[in-house]
Amino acid sequence: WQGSHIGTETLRLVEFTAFVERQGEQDPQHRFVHIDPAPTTDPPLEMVDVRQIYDKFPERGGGLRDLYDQGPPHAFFLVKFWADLSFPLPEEEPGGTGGAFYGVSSRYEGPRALTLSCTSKVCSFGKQVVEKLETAEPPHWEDGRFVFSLPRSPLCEYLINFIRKLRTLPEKPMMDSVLENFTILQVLRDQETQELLLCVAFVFEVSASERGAQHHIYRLGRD
Ligand code: G9O
Repeated sequence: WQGSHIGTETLRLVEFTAFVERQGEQDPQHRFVHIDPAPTTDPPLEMVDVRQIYDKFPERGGGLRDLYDQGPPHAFFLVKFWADLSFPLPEEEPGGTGGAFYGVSSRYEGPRALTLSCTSKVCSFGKQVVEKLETAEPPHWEDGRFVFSLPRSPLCEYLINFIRKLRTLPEKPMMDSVLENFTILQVLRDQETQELLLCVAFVFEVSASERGAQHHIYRLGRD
């Protein structure tokens, strides 16, 4: 598979955004990370050896090594995000979110009308700390392919607290050293057959504030 985007012949990621929204703000949505539709002119993705990141995720019992052993290998991708955490937050009471909404929206497309399930594992030091299973809205037919959406999924408490604590650190190197041990693994399957359609590993640094959110996509391989 030599594409320039996250996807196979069965399923392709079109858009992915994690954000916080505050009502009453002039610019109500701030995006921590986002992946926009890639122009088809982008060069093919570089490959990273999946063994280099085994220790960042659970390996066995449905972890990355097991998943990769089962394949298909062309469905595995790695995204390095430089997250934009530079946004103003209102006064917050301890344990509250100051009326802010933290969410993730994602969109996929493909040629088959299937029921798409998405499992997200949030990991700290390679161990799973939160797992979330979601089902995409029933797909709709648009411009010759089916479009699957998971709109405005609320971020879990763990992630909200993690982001808020991270923001209290005084310097980017300190945030980056915390983020070295923070990863997320998403697995997309056909819910009926349990066929693995996509597996995306996310790793993070914080963006230098003037640059905004950035990302780089790799495909995962093994010789
Ligand atoms: C520096 C941290 C940025 C955080 C970005 C979050 C990306 C979200 C990826 C989806 C996780 C969904 C799993 C979940 O528990 N949602 O609540």
